[in-house]
Amino acid sequence: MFEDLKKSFNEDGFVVVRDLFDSSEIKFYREVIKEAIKERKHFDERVLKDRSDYEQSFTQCQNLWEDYIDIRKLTFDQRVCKIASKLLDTHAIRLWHDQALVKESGGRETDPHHDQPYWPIKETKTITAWIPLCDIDETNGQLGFYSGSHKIKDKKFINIFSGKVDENNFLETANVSPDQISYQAMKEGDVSFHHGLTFHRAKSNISNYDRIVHTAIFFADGCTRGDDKFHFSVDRSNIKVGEKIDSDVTPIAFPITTLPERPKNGISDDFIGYKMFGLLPKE
Ligand SMILES: O=C(O)CCC(=O)C(=O)O
Repeated sequence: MFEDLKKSFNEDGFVVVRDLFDSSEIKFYREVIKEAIKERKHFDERVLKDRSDYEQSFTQCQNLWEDYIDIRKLTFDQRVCKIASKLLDTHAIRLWHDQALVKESGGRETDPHHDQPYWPIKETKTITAWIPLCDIDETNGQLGFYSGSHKIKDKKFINIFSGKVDENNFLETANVSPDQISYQAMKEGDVSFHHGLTFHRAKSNISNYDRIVHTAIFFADGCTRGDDKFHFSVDRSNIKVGEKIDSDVTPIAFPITTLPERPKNGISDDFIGYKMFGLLPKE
């Protein structure tokens, strides 16, 4: 099984694994995530149209595993983590962070981008597991990947934080063609995995329901900090450029026999805005 998956992943930069969870598990995790988001987003009273372009693509809550033991079970689910580790062709992986990405009914598309430039990780052994907690089709925020785009050299950073991405500019900058995109219909229980260098995007949600997705980002154990761009996953534990990324904020995710403990380092009150808006844990 792993050899076929690895072949597709190496070729395309993504793979969808079917029926990894059964529907009772998905139903359980959907409710847990919904409750967690409600709690985290308690102070954020903005309606969709008052949010930034970036935030109109999805509501984002990171490091949920720290606050909620049931979400920790999902983030560190060994079926998912084992596949991620095999796809990266490494003996052990660490969690970079997890996050719920809820594209609300009416939410706009997720602009095209690749993930690696957002992270100060030198090596490119990174992967995201995208775990939908509802069926996904072309009406509710379907994810699409530019097949093979992880192999393109010298990719430029496409910053989706700073507003809508111009389509023509993206195609030129990314050096991809529109017909390279492969949108994935997914059922509850399916999980997609994409490489940190693969360009991807998601359609808007024109359905009447929120698209609830949990994701977990992993990297090969042994990766080092590549630059001094700020990131909670390394700065909370004071990891310097060149050092191995190894702390309780980014614990081993596979192989493990027990769930990791909550990190000892909290998030300082300098980041009160992030905490208030529910992006990060409060403690
Ligand atoms: O869920 C989405 O809309 C986008 C997901 C994404 O960009 C990611 O998981 O890297």
